[in-house]
Amino acid sequence: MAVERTFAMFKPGVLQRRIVGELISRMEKKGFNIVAIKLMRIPMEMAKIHYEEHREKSFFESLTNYIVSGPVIAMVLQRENAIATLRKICGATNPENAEMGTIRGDYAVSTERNIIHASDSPESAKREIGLFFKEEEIFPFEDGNEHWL
Ligand code: FUP
Repeated sequence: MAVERTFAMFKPGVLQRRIVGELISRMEKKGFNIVAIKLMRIPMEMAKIHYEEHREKSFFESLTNYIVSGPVIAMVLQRENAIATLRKICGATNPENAEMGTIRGDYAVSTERNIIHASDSPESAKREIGLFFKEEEIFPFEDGNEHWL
């Protein structure tokens, strides 16, 4: 299976809940390598581009208002089959439907505040990584541990 990069983002409020370490730990234990990471506040224009597929939806305004309301942690994560694997770790969009053991199943209560964003396709991953990171902010990962995973 091919090594892929995906985009992940801890949404506003995750910092305040003090669960950043736990969430990153889940990803690292599942073999994801962090190749880029930053704490940032998303400008409204960028939020609208990020969620442009939802522009016509009734929840678009509250979604974009929420996502700019506090700092987020944006990441590029790398491993084999990264996009589908991260989606599996995150669980269903609506935390009520997310399996226990997934991030949303274990930590989230409502769809609007579902903790984490993860790219849903190779096209989205490429677009979202390009939106949030410059090429020079992404670092190659040298993995001495690869043999043991
Ligand atoms: P996901 O790919 O799992 O993040 O889900 P979507 O792209 O369908 O939705 C993006 C975000 O919009 C969700 F994370 C939360 C928000 N949303 C709502 O607020 N209400 C809805 O009915 C659906 C999604």
